[in-house]
Amino acid sequence: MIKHILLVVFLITFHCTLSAQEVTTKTQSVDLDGDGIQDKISLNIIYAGGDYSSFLLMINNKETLDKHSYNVDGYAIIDIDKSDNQKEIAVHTPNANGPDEYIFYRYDGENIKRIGSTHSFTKFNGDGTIDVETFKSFWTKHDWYTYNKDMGELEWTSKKEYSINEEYSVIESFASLEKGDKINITKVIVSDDCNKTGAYSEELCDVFFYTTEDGIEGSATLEELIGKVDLPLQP
Ligand SMILES: [Ca+2]
Repeated sequence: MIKHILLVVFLITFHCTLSAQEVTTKTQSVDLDGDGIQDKISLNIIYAGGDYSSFLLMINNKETLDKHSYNVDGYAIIDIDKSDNQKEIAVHTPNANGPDEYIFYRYDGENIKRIGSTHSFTKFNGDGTIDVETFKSFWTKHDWYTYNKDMGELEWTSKKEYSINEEYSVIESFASLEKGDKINITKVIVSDDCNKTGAYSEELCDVFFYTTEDGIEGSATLEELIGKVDLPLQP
């Protein structure tokens, strides 16, 4: 009996704690689904499990409970495709350990649907695409998502090859290259994680293509280039 009373007291206390530590961000009225009627939007950021990564997104009388990977600091109304009459909601975390992250939702007048998320620096183009930039060992990977109207989801455009076009100096002879030679790294073909260990481990098997000053073409993996070329490696 005492156990049960203690449990009830604990649950009430727990519930009050939760309520006290919900942070409501600004409430806005925007027509999300293009029916000419304003939709009331609000976001409650919830303290649970030691952080503020959980949240409750409310639109009119509908709500969805979700979780980000880091503390949530708010949301924005965005327009993924200006040619349709729909607007979307992007719930944001600044992610202290890396680039900002967003989770996207669409409201059709009836339901809230999660349509995707981005985990990189994000730019909304307004033409149905979202650009994302990911900082790699020494270069920036540029990708994009496209909103698929039939699926109602943001689709990742899968790529393996990226152009770079940057000049670097050889700091230690390798292959047919001498110290002091200049090479232009023209592109990279990204490999799957090849189970290397150490710094940049997931990228060590990526293959970089280069051209020398004499017009000779060559290629080398990141592992082969590190220590041989003055790559501006990001810490
Ligand atoms: Ca509306």
